[in-house]
Amino acid sequence: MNQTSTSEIINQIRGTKSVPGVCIICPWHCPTEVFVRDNKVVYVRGNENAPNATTRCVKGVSSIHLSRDPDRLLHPLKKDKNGNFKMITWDDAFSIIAEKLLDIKEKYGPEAVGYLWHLDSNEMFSQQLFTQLYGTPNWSGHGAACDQSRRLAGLMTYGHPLPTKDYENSRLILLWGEDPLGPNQSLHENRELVEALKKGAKLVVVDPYRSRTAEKAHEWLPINPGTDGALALAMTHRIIETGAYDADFCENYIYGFEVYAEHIQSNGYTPQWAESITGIDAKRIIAIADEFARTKPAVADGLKGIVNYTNGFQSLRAIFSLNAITGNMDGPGCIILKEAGPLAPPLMIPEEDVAVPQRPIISAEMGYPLAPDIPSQLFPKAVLEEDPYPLKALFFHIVNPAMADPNTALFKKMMAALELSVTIDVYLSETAQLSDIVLPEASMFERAEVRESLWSGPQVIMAQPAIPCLGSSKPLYDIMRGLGEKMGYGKYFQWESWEDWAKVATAYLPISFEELKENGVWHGELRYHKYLEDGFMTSTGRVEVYSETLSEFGYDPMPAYDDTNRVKPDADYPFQLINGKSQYHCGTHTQNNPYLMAIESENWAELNPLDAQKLGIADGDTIELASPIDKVKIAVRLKEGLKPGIVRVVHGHGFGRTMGSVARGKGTHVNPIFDSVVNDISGGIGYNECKVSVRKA
Ligand SMILES: Nc1nc2c(c(=O)[nH]1)N[C@H]1C(S)=C(S)[C@@H](COP(=O)(O)OP(=O)(O)OC[C@H]3O[C@@H](n4cnc5c(=O)[nH]c(N)nc54)[C@H](O)[C@@H]3O)O[C@H]1N2
Ligand SMILES: Nc1nc2c(c(=O)[nH]1)N[C@H]1C(S)=C(S)[C@@H](COP(=O)(O)OP(=O)(O)OC[C@H]3O[C@@H](n4cnc5c(=O)[nH]c(N)nc54)[C@H](O)[C@@H]3O)O[C@H]1N2
Ligand code: SF4
Ligand SMILES: [Mo]
Repeated sequence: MNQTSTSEIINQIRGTKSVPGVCIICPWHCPTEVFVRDNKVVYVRGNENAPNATTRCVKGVSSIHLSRDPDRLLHPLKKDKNGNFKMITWDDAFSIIAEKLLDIKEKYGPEAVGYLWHLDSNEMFSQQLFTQLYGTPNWSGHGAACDQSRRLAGLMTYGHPLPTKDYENSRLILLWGEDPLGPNQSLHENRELVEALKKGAKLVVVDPYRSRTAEKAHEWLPINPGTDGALALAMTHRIIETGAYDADFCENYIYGFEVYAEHIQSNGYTPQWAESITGIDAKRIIAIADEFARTKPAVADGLKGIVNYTNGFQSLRAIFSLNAITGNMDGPGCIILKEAGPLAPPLMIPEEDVAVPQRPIISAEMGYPLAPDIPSQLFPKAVLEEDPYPLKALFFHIVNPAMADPNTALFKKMMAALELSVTIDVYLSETAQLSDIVLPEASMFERAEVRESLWSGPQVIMAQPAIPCLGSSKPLYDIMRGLGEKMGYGKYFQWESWEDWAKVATAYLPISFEELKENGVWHGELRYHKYLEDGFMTSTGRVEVYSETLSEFGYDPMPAYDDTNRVKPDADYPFQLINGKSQYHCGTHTQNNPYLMAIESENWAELNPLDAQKLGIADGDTIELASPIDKVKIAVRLKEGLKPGIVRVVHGHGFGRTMGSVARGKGTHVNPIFDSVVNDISGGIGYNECKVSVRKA
């Protein structure tokens, strides 16, 4: 049976038509096929033409509820003087916002407006409107809450912000603080990981918690929280000391190898040194270092379990450097420096019309010149103290920092002080509830999207509207057009239908528009060892274990062990609070989904049974977690595979959701107890640096 025929058979059986789509429930953005009957979404699965093939995860398949959720936001809303939302027309909404934006620009300059977003490729329209036309430099993704330290480590080490992994061809996979066989399931990567395991690859997981991935691993290294940098450096010490590194790669493709080797030796980063810091036996560190150096190809990578610490940036630099010194770079079975598809901006704005920002991006003036995204934790300082300059208006699109960011009290205070706050969402989210104006966006089933994916090779997805927009909701491109027109930029937003701008965006792809529309996805060749021709995109053209850029900005140019994590448990707050993700939810936007809530209706905290016994706590009890800034009550689960002295929470549930009848009142909003600690270099949020006391509630 060929690929198209399975679709056709499903269509015939179910009387549906299938429309290529994309799933944005989690950041993996799987290309999908959306099956529609009578303008209703009846089924979603992975796109047959993509590497994830027809698979989908539980969140993806349940996502059809979004297309028919009676709690969806359907009309623009504006808060009145008494703080109650009233429906307004789109025309009024655009006029009010545009007028305020022009007023702010005149009084304070365009940089007084910030725009925060996550996940949506249509953000190209807001980028062009806000940065190129209106002229603010403060348009940013929400990366600081997510993978910011990894992105900067990728840039500073490999010259690439988003290294991926070629699991399938790997023989040794070393994962630090990431859980792909648990919550973080990318459909294509998971398939490849499972294939690698079937072919006999060895999987080693470093995590203070026996995660689902750790359960499936050949080896689990239960490490002390925040100490992964010490483990990576000690492995490096062993590999250099025994001469097991790839001398040819180090000599020809690494910048600063000699000085790095000297730095590792002179700082005494030995396995014995790391043993007391990491809690991992020196013999085990030696064994894993030897195995990593000898097994080819191998891959080492880390995610939230590393970047959630303020030393995470340098820890990841040390992990990334391990791949390089063993020659495991951009080849089959290695870290891959992904190539992007040749997408163009959808709006054609002549160079002479492009605004020149008057001031640098706010993060640069706040002392984070290398931060890939603005650390959203810095916004309150700018709004409340006008430091380094006033910030008067904030836009939020597909983000919910009232839930997702630490220190909820500070966030609320900031919202109250803004002259204008606008949230564009599909629900009346907790951030929307704190905003002046709320704009309803059409969901991923109702709009077009042209985007790059996270597959290791170049891949462009063209998602298309499968059903009409619910209520009067609009896709972001139409929202930006409406706003742009009122701000006097109407001439750049000329299209009859989404196909017109999509043709502009995809003009450089090597297939025709019609073919792309039919398939919903295009992928190019996954090229290996691109550095042989192109070098690395760093300032020296090599992998930089010694970074001249970091040095120039006054940071440590080489990965060093940084034991200055700000928050450590003490007598008053004896537990370290760390985070994991929910298998059945993503962030804060799946909690109104009845299918997912039927599986997992609330979040929880986990505790080692030995700790629980001492505190008189039993499985299923409600406990109180108190940090220096706030306290919350949450259900507890006992878990033997969690190092004593640690509490691990799953974030996502439990705040307002006035329009979310399924979500309302379920679970615990945990972020009030996390304070705003950020990495000094990347500006990434250190969610795992929190100390708490625990008692039975
Ligand atoms: N189902 C589901 N999937 C998701 C998401 C979701 O919410 N739900 N979120 C998506 C997003 S936004 C992201 S960024 C990714 C995140 O993907 P992952 O990073 O894979 O997600 P986590 O489950 O947070 O895994 C982090 C792991 O780090 C461990 N950890 C904590 N402290 C340390 C430490 O000091 N050292 C080490 N080595 N490990 C530590 C935790 O115990 C946890 O198991 O997942 C994405 N996929
Ligand atoms: N304590 C703790 N906090 C964390 C984490 C953690 O592990 N622990 N994880 C962090 C991580 S990795 C991340 S990435 C962030 C995520 O945090 P955010 O980037 O803020 O994402 P979400 O919290 O999922 O909120 C997404 C919002 O988008 C809305 N939405 C969904 N689909 C659409 C759409 O199509 N259009 C529009 N306009 N809106 C839509 C949802 O209703 C929701 O309000 O959270 C971070 N916060
Ligand atoms: S892995 Fe993420 S993007 Fe893919 S189907 Fe599941 S929720 Fe959607
Ligand atoms: Mo994330």
